[in-house]
Amino acid sequence: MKMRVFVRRAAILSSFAIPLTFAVNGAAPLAAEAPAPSDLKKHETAPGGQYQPSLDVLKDEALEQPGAKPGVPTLTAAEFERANQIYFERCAGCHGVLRKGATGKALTTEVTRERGIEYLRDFINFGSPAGMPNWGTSGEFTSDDIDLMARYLLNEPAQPPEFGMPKIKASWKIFIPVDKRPTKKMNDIDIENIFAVTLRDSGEIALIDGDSKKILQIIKTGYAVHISRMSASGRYLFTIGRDAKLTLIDLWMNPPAPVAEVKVGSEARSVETSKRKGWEDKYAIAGAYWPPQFVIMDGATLEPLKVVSTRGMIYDTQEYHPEPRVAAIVASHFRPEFIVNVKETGQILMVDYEDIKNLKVTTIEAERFLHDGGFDSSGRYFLVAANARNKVAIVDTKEGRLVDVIETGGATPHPGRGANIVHPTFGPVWVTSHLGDETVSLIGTDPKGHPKQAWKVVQTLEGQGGGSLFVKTHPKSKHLYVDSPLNPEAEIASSIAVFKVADLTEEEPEYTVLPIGEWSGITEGVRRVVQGEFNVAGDEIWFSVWNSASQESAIVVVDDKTLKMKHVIKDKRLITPTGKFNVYNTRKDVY
Ligand code: DHE
Repeated sequence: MKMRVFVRRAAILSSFAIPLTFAVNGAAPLAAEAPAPSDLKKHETAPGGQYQPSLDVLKDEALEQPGAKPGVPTLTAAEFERANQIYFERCAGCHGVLRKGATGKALTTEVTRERGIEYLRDFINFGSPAGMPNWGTSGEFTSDDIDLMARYLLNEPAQPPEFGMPKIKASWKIFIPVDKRPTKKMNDIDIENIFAVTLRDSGEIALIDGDSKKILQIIKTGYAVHISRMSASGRYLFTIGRDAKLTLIDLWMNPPAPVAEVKVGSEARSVETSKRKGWEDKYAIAGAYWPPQFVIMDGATLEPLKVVSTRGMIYDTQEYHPEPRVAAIVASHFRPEFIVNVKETGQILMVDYEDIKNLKVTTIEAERFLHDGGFDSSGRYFLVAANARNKVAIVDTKEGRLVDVIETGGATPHPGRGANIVHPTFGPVWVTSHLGDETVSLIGTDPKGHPKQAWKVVQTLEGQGGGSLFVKTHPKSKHLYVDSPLNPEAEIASSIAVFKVADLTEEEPEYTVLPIGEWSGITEGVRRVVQGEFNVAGDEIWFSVWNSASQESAIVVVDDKTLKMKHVIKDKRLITPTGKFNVYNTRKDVY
């Protein structure tokens, strides 16, 4: 084991095949000035490329094929289906479902027909210096695929169906009505210390007892299940799948079981529940990628109450965006509000749930490409990454206003919910790592006690390398944990860097490397180690060892004091474990 070594590495997130849906795609494919063919041929997919979603579920939608147009190559039904699949899996994350542009440029037919088929083929084949991946020369697409996609782009885009209230209502199911549910906890599980574990590729979650480390239950949820969040009381667990299916699980039942479900769209990533005092457990909210909308529901039944579109103007250019996806949602502790982050328009919506009929929404201009974020240690300030802009936006959830938008000092910040440590010099800071390089940025969050440092990057650390997704700590811990599951080097992807908070006064703080993948005892696969999550006591941290669905995966539990392996959870039912959500820490926003 390598202990307390300081490793200095260059940014090394480059093109690599990763399991599942992390498309490390490029942006800006059709620049106004077309690069010379010689430039295109020189291109290799750039390191630190953009991090963009693949629209897993839309690829399976039966879409109506736009009519033929004279002079435009037609596609057979089978070709159209295949092209849709490729487009939604590989291209839509950057160029948008409707091809109107997101982090990538627009691919509407005015643009593509003017460029012509040869140009499109070259672009797809060689990529561009601006960041478009070289799908052909990298071996990802065959020459037939390239030809197909060039012809597809000359045709009008296929529009996936809308998903308004009638469809949402039709999908709503109550398995156990409220009056048939227990009035007190019926099991003897310490529910505060349950971990809800995403089993991504099996479309299930595992409920694991934090004390015994035994799997209590496996519960079927949405397709490619994504995250879980807790109701304020700690009774209800909400799990959202990429297919936008939201499952409500009652942890008081014996055994805990789903009591309701609803689909809030066709593609989704986020869910949250009301947390303001007096409003605990009252409402749930889920945000969709397609259609671009959020849905407010009854917290105990998931009855859909209101659906709100996020289509609208980009915050700065004030141009219309037809598909701004809903990214992270958090619930304010200070006001009866949800904080909804709209990716492509860069607007943060403070949605006041006091009066759903007369819904008041405060729209905050922040930055484009909002993705994930969390609260500072006081729970008052919310920090969210505008990832493709290398920035973090800070919102004061007490006063309902933007505090600032700052550069993080690294490429593509990806905090998860971030980590709050008390820095020996700068006081309370919130931490994010980066997808595009090894930078770990510490941002001051204490405007009263440390006004000079507030909302500034007070220190940057060098972690193991790019490909980091999540950082984690706990108020009782003296450590900061940084993962790097998408790093192309297997050794880095399968290990964790741990900084000692007390050492942050040093000029170049060292970190300890925990070889979690090796500790798991698994010998196959890349063993991507992802997302640390503390137990309720704050004395151990759990990491997923995430292999592909046909390989063995595990969860490794580390003793926070000694940084030694404490336990390995292995079970053939643990298929692609990724996110883990400890009930207490999730409901109280402890991270
Ligand atoms: Fe996530 C959070 C979107 C891929 C694991 N992910 C989030 C959030 C968003 C998001 C918007 C914030 C939700 C919130 O707080 O309300 N994730 C996306 C994508 O668009 C993306 C890039 C690609 C996709 O097509 O889905 C994507 N995410 C992944 C993964 O591949 C991960 C690593 C494994 C998996 O299970 O899918 C993954 N995302 C997570 C996790 C969180 C998350 C574990 C919650 C972290 C936390 O601590 O709160």
